[in-house]
Amino acid sequence: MAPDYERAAEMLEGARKVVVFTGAGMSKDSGIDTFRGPGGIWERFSAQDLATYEGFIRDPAKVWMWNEARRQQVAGLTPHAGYVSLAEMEGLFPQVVTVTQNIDGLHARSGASQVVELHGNIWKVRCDAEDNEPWLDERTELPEYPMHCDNCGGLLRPHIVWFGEPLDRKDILDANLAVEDCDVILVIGTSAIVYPAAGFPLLAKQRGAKVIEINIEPTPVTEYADLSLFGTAEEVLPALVVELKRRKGDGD
Ligand code: BJW
Repeated sequence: MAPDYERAAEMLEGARKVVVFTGAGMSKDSGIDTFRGPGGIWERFSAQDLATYEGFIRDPAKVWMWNEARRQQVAGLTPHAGYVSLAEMEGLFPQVVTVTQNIDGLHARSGASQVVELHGNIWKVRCDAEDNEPWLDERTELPEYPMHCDNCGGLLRPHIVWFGEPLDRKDILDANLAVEDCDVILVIGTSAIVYPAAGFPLLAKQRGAKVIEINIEPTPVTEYADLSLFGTAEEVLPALVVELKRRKGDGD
């Protein structure tokens, strides 16, 4: 069935606060693989080795090399039309907050103004020995594997939340604040199985928000979503924004 853009636009009409909740499928059309499903990252790489603290301690050089390759990939790509459409939505609603599980930084790069990165950011690093704040390091050619702290000589780690690690408390708080009084949440390109992140769309629903899902296939969110638009983020989001603008009377 073709995505029902009119119904989606109707649900969004008059919304004062919209939350955009995204996962790896959002970046798929820019060329970044998802984690799960055919061709997914976990088919080719070991989550135990690359996405746990134990794996990092076993072989920190391997983890840094993998992340350097991902940095190079992300640096070389362009956010697709769906990203641009999300940024455009900021002009259509009083408040748009993006809550993402993605670490690639593409939302901010495409102009999103308020972004909560629940699983960290590949362009940030922090010292594993000192309990300090992460900092930006946008190098795509790393000086050594593994990376070490200039201050204490300890291991540096990517500022990414691995399995079994707690999410940053401030990010959880910001995500809670975003969803608790939003009118609509757009749930885009996530399998919605990794917790606690996957709990946010349901929390929004319980607080009275309309849930619109955008995905190429059904997920656990589909069961409680008010509307599912099946298609790629790159196709669906621009079409949705065209419909929103048409209803506002400022379509191109
Ligand atoms: C498209 C598309 C297109 C494709 N357009 N759509 C039971 C209950 C609660 C928790 C647990 C539990 N059992 C185990 C846990 C713990 C675990 C967890 O949830 N595991 C599940 C797998 C079961 N959670 C954790 O460990 C979290 N921490 C935690 O719980 O801490 C507790 C704690 C508290 C106090 C002290 C100590 C501990 C942390 C989770 C961190 C997740 N990190 C990762 C890896 C990062 C590594 C790296 O990148 O280097 O983050 S896992 C991976 O999954 C990544 C993602 O952010 C995350 C979510 O995946 P996402 O984004 O949904 O992607 P996919 O691939 O799954 O789905 C893609 C979707 O896109 C699909 O639906 C496609 O159909 C769709 N799609 N193309 C639109 N073009």
